[in-house]
Amino acid sequence: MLGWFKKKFNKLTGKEEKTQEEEIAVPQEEPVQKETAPSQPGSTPGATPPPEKKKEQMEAPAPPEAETTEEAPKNILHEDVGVLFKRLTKRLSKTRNSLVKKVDELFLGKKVIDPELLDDLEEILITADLGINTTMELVDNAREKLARNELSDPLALKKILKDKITQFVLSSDQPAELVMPDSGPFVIMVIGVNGVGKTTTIGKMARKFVDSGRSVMLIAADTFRAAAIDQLRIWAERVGIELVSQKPGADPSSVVFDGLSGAGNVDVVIIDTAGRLHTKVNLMEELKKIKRVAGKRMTGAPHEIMLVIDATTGQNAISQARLFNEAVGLTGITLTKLDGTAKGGIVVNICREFNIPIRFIGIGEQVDDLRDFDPNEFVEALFAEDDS
Ligand SMILES: Nc1nc2c(ncn2[C@@H]2O[C@H](COP(=O)(O)OP(=O)(O)O)[C@@H](O)[C@H]2O)c(=O)[nH]1
Ligand SMILES: [Mg+2]
Repeated sequence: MLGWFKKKFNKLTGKEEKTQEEEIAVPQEEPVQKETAPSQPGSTPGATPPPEKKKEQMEAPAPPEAETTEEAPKNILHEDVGVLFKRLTKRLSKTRNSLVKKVDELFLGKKVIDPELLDDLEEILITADLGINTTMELVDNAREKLARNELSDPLALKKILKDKITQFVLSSDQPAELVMPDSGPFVIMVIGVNGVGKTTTIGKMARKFVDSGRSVMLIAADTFRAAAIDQLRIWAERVGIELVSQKPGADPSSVVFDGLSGAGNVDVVIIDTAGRLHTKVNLMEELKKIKRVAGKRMTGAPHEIMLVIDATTGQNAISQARLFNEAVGLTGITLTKLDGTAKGGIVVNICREFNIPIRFIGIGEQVDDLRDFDPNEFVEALFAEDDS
């Protein structure tokens, strides 16, 4: 869990846990609200976020020895890895049905590979949103092998397909070039267009950090709508962490500045931002400013600029990633809603198009439905024979 964050964990090894009381409220000229909520999930009104269903798993504390080992503490110790994998395969079933099962159907009863079969394969890959470039590379690779007589039967072709997909997915999985802070918190700025799942992902991420024994502060820099601040507050209350917010309409950068000013004793700060697409240019300018201001307040911050992308948006995800990357420079990507799409091939496409590591995948609305992205596990789940 939280593999990309490991370095920071290691750095913190041996460090005493800070209590909530030690996190002294910042004196503010501005009306900043800083809240520390009790960690009682389910006590909040409204439908968002949804209730936690696997509370007993999420709430279990990390074993004490995990704190002093080289490894990051893992809350998945409480869950059977097999169970987790099964759940992943289940949640990816729409994509598997539109990709791997269709490939299987195509190959059914075929003994030889002919050009027509490759054309049909091409169509399946494009439909699953692997993208034109990725598809062409995959199919061209198969055509070459066929021409060199290196491809005997459809089963061999399926293996090539899987290997190539694995290769693409692994290609962006290099260790992140994160500049770890020597002191102070690790600051994550979460960006992305409206409705992709930023706030939800922040809540889930915060839960992961808290379960790993880290103190977390949220900063509500999506000041555009009151509801956005409220939604983040609900998550903060559920996870039992601090939230720094100001009034709706406040300058997002000043909220970030104030938040970071009081974050010295926190391990992780997560900044929620707005994602109004209709004012795209302004949005990018606003994000640039937040980034700048964060860096001014805290050297090196934000240490992670994470783009959240809704996997159901298909190819549009690529242009979103490009736009945001050009504007602020991404260090990580989280792909949400993979449970709700047959076009999960977008993961492969993103990995191929960008050299930006995928940190997490969202496979549902529950708090524990945010999974560390493991390229091999992902491909295995995609190609799994059985999802029962
Ligand atoms: N099915 C599913 N829904 C998700 C996932 N992640 C987020 N959502 C839902 O997407 C909707 C928008 O999420 P929100 O966090 O408000 O998006 P934001 O506007 O980017 O902050 C909410 O209803 C979430 O519950 C996911 O991985 N799977
Ligand atoms: Mg939001």
